[in-house]
Amino acid sequence: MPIWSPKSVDLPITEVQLKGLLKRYDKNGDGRLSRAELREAFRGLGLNFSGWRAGQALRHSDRNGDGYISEEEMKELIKYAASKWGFSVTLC
Ligand SMILES: [Ca+2]
Ligand SMILES: [Ca+2]
Repeated sequence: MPIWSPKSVDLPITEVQLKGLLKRYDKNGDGRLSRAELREAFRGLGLNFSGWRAGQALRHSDRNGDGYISEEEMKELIKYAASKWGFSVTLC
């Protein structure tokens, strides 16, 4: 069951909600999102080119350059997704 259908992408979602959603894709539970986990997350969100987007988002949001998105960096990721891909995210 999709947790967020493509049709609902236009609906406002809060940063907290989106964060919670992203965390569900942290499959190995290390608290960070790898590129592969990001790709799955974006696919789960109904985004096309999820692999490409994962690479773009990672490059933009990975502040410390370790190749993973930490909880801290998720904020950047969400801002990036909101500005680039037209997510209506309520930042809080
Ligand atoms: Ca992980
Ligand atoms: Ca990082």
